[in-house]
Amino acid sequence: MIQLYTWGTPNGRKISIMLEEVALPYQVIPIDISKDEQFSPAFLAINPNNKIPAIVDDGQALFESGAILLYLAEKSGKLLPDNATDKWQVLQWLMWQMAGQGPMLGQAHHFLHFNPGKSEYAEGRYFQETNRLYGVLDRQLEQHAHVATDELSIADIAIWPWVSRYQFQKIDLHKFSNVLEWYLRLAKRPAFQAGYQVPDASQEILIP
Ligand SMILES: N[C@@H](CCC(=O)N[C@@H](CS)C(=O)NCC(=O)O)C(=O)O
Repeated sequence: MIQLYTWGTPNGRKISIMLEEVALPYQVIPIDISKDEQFSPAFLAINPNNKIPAIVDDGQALFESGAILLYLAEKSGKLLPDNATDKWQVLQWLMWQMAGQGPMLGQAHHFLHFNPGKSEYAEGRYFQETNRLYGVLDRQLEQHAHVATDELSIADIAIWPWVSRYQFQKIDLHKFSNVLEWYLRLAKRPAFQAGYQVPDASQEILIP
């Protein structure tokens, strides 16, 4: 069975939502990053980059949420299209999430939510970039039912948990109507609801 090392954060939830969507059995091993458990020697043996999420499947350890999503898509044969055109759309938006949306919104969380007042420049910079990224996503979702194509894919699963922290980012989702509609639609999926409650049910999906 797959072992999932995780905590209740956007990157962690990508993997629990994915595992729920593709219905692969998994065991949850909580790594409490507020207690620095990600630095324990046992966890470093699995992820030398000391961050959640990570998985171990059949003795093979894997870290980086994008790589794990690709691994699980390949293993399950789900949520990554076979045809080249759609597959590359999905990979393009997955890379957009991993290289842009996740890191930039992470900085917005750091400066706007956890450390307000420490740097006016950083707050302005990351709020502006966060708004820009929401605009990009909104325009894309004007054309498709899901982010990369009309079908649900690992791109949606990578992006959605970060949108679910819109309050940390001081984002009014009502200003991005296509993102809001997509966010609420996916929030109703049983797999998203179950995956959100991993490793525990201490946080609910916010509804604006
Ligand atoms: N690029 C990594 C980022 C992982 C990441 O930033 N994880 C955060 C939680 S969302 C973490 O473990 N932080 C603990 C730390 O930085 O010490 C991925 O996508 O897996």
